[in-house]
Amino acid sequence: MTITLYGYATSPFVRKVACYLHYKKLSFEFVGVSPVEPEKTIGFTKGSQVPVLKIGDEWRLDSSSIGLWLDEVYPERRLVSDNAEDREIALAIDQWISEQFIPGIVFRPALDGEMNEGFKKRAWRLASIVSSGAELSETVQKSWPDLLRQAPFIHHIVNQLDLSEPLEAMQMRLFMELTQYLDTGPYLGKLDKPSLADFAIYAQMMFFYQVGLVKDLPVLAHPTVGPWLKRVSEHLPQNPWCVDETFITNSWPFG
Ligand SMILES: N[C@@H](CCC(=O)N[C@@H](CS)C(=O)NCC(=O)O)C(=O)O
Repeated sequence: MTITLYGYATSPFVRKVACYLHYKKLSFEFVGVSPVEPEKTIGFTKGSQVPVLKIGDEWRLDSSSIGLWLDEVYPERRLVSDNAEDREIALAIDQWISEQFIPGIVFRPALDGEMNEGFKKRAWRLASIVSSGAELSETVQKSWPDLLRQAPFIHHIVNQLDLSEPLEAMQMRLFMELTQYLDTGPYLGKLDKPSLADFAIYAQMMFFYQVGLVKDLPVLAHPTVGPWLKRVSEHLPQNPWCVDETFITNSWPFG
C-alpha cells in the first residue's frame, strides 16, 4: 500500500511522524503542504492541520494517533509496546511532550522575546525549508517572522502553558523533567526499546541542530541525554527530516 506523509518539515509533529516511518522501515512519499494554501494538497481533509498520513485510501490526523494507527497496520517495530505497563508509561510521556515539551521548547520562543535579527534569520530559514516542499512566494517568505508571530495555531498551543513561568525557567524545568523521564535509560520511561516519545523529542533537538537553526548541541555533553540521543539516532537515517541534504549544514555529531 502506498504511504504518503503530507506536511511541512518545520512542523514538530510532521517530523515525529517521519521518524516513526523511518523507524518502522516503511518507504513513503512526502508531499510538501503550503501553510498558506493547504487546500491544494490536503483539501481532502477539509482542514489545514498537518501532519496527515495516508495509507492506501485511508488517512488520519494527529501525530500520536498516527503512531498508534501505524502500529495497528504495521505491528513490527512497535512505537508503543503491547505490554500494558510499558504502553501506559510511553503514552504518558508522549502526552507530556505534546502538552508541555513541544509547546514550551519549540513554540513559545516563536512568540516571546524581541523581533531581532537573530529571530528574523531563523524565521526566514524556516520559510525557505517550507518553500522547498511547497513553494512560497518571496513576499510570503519575507513576512515569515511576522506570520509566525501571528499564527493562530501557535497562539492556541502556547496559551495552554502556564505563561506566568518565565520562558527560561520553563525551558530549564522541561529539560530537567526530560532527564527524570530518561533516568538511566536506555529509552524514555526506562523502557528497553524506543517508543513514539523518544522520536518526538529527538525530532526537535536534532532537527534544529542539523539544519543550522542552532549553532551547536550542548545537550550532547549531558551524561545521560547525550548518549540517549546517539542511541535513538541509530534507529534512523541521518536525515529523516523530509528536507533536501543541502539544508543539513551542521556536521553529524556522533563520530
Ligand atoms: N495534535 C496535533 C497538532 C498538529 C499541529 O498543531 N500542526 C500544526 C503545524 S505544527 C498545524 O497544522 N497548524 C496549522 C493548522 O492547524 O491549521 C498533532 O500531534 O499532529
